[in-house]
Amino acid sequence: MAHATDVVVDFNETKNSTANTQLLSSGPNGAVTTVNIGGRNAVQTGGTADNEFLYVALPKGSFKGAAGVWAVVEYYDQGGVDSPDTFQLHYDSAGTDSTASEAAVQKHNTKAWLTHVYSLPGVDFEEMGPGGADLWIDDSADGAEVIDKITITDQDPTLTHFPHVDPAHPIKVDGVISAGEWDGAYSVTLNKVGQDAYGGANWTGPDDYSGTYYYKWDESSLYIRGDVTDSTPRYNDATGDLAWKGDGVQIYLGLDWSDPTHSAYVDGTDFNIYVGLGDTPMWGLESGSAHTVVDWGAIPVDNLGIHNTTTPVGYQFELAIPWQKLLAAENNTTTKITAGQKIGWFMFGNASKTLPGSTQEVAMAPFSRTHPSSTPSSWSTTVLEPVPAANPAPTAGP
Ligand SMILES: [Ca+2]
Ligand SMILES: [Ca+2]
Ligand SMILES: [Ca+2]
Repeated sequence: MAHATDVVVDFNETKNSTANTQLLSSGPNGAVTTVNIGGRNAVQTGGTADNEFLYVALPKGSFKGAAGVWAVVEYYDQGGVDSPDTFQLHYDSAGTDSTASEAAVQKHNTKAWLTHVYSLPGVDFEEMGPGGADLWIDDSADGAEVIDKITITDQDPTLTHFPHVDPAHPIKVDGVISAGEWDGAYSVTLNKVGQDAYGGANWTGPDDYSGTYYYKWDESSLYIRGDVTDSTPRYNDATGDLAWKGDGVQIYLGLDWSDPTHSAYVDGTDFNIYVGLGDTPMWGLESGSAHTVVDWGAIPVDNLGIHNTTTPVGYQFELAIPWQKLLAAENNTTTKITAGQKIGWFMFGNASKTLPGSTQEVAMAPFSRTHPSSTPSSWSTTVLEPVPAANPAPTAGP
């Protein structure tokens, strides 16, 4: 893998900033102040229309020709109590003021330092933004932003690795976790308000909903295990074409990741899989540039094993999504799934406490990246790892 190129603007430890990066406090409506908050030195925008920007200039020509560029913004989550408080990122794209393809970040006043990752399609840092900026934060004139660090990189900061199924311990999709079956799987736990696309508007804590999800793959399928805590388990009475409206998961997959910055679904390879885990589990698919939605109906037993749990209250499942089922839905006969390739991946853990008429009241995601349903560039670059090396054969005893 090519070595990452990073450019850092660090307001906390300014000595860590990359040479020739610069805060442009003389840019239009961009007179930031310095503050120390939450244990860090930072800069703060004005929060009003006459002073809402933080401008940064980078080494000229940074990232020219890069296949993908991302920005990681570290911000203090303060504000948004009485009315929405948001910010957005802009950048120079060959003299055009481009807005990051993801939505404005909404704050939730958790008084914690958080990070948000933006994909920056079409970056051309030639200092042609306002005041000579390459990159600038817009506090939306709805409350100030406090920023302590911005990292720009040509490697996806949310790079993820899915291990191959171990041939010595194949996955049997039966809802029973057998020895070795899930060892070494990629896993992610969803249990924090900052992970909820609804900002915790309906979420009361990890006992209400939380989950750890495990991933492995092989040449036939993507395998997902969920260990889910849910005080109202398996509330989902939606049909497959609406199965995201209730307890379950949504899995986003981009099976051609040659351009990780593409911001609209590509025909044939971009998918949003709805998995409803109600009493009768249902699934459906949204795919292609037209976002065509199909109802796949009840999930076959070969593809799902699920049972309710009591300690904690919730449910546990194993799910297999066959690659060919996705590709066939798009009449795609050419895309291959092979070890070592990169795909795009994102997910939501969905939760409902309403039944009948289940709905999506909580939607937690592994990474702070917004609008995955419309914007593949917000999905995470994910490597399908090769088959694990076999354990050495035991040597014969004396
Ligand atoms: Ca703001
Ligand atoms: Ca199993
Ligand atoms: Ca529920």
